Amino acid sequence: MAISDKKNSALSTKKGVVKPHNLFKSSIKKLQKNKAKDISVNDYFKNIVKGDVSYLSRAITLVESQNRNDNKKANKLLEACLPYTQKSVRIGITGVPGVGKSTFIEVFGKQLTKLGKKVAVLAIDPSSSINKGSILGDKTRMENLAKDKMAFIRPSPTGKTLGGVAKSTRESILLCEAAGFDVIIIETVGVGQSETIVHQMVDFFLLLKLAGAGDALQCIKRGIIEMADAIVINKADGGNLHVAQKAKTEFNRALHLYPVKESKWTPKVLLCSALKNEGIKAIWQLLSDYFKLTKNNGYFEHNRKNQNKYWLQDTIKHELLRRFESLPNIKKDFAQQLSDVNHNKTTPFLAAQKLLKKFYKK
Ligand SMILES: Nc1nc2c(ncn2[C@@H]2O[C@H](COP(=O)(O)OP(=O)(O)OP(=O)(O)O)[C@@H](O)[C@H]2O)c(=O)[nH]1
Ligand SMILES: [Mg+2]
Repeated sequence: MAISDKKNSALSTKKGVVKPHNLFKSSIKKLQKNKAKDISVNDYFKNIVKGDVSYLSRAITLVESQNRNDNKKANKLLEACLPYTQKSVRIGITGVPGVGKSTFIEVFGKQLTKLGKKVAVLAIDPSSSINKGSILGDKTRMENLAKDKMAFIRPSPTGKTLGGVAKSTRESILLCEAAGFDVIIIETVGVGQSETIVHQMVDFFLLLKLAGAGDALQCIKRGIIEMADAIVINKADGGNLHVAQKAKTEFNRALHLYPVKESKWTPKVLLCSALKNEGIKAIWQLLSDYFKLTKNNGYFEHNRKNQNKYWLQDTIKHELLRRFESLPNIKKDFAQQLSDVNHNKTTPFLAAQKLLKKFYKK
């Protein structure tokens, strides 16, 4: 594991900075000498497809950048990398703070690297744009995985809107795939719309839950059960095992209330103890079953195409609205129509129609 960018690296743990793997030491030195702006697209590309994580890390910084020149460079790099992408499986993992996401990803990731798989962990943390924190930053409990040369851990970008984070995470997934990562894990704490966003960029969506502790079924966010391909009840150990088993029955009952998924997959409920490394193998087995089913029945491919369409439309929608709202002849009317809606003088639909009519007359 080698990342030279200390600020963006989950390798700066409480115990100090983890030593990078020897294989990449020389490229780190080179990178430290050359500022990111001096690295050519070709250099990024050549080293990423070789699997050099120091270049991968810098390239992710590039896709996260809001600088126009960086954007141009990032786009060229992404285009070059595209033929090398699509070979991974993408897994979304969500759960409330303290449920054990980091502990789980650490043992789950280690299990996968032992199987010879290269694992990348990326994060979407909407709270980081508010408090400039990072779910994979100082709170990381993934020291062992971070030291593993088969793994790459990237903290959530800070100071960006959720839309911006979604774009850069989608692009980071592609870069990780080009670098040869077999499994890409996207972690989120599930604040605001972040679960929906993660769900739209992964092949499998895993919900981590706790039994008891006020995190019962009724506290679950609406819609999240529908998104989940598996619900894993963590901390099923010690005195908590019994309540965890009860919760499993409760969740299983709840899952039966939902219609059959388009994937034809029946979501499952499993128990695990990330702390004791129990039940983790069964979770990977479950995921493997899912990938086998959906690759055979065509859903895997179909879902990725749908996701591409979603992101294409979503990007256009946001950009069109942003431009529309900033048009000089619309700006004033927009404010007026919004005020009329708020004063109950018109409805949002009528107001939108009026504004659009004005736009098309122009
Ligand atoms: N008993 C028990 N404790 C666990 C288990 N998994 C995690 N913990 C503990 O729960 C606490 C929170 O774990 P984290 O892995 O940091 O949880 P998280 O979901 O990443 O939390 P945030 O990063 O704050 O969102 C830690 O003290 C862990 O040691 C488990 O399986 N059993
Ligand atoms: Mg965590």
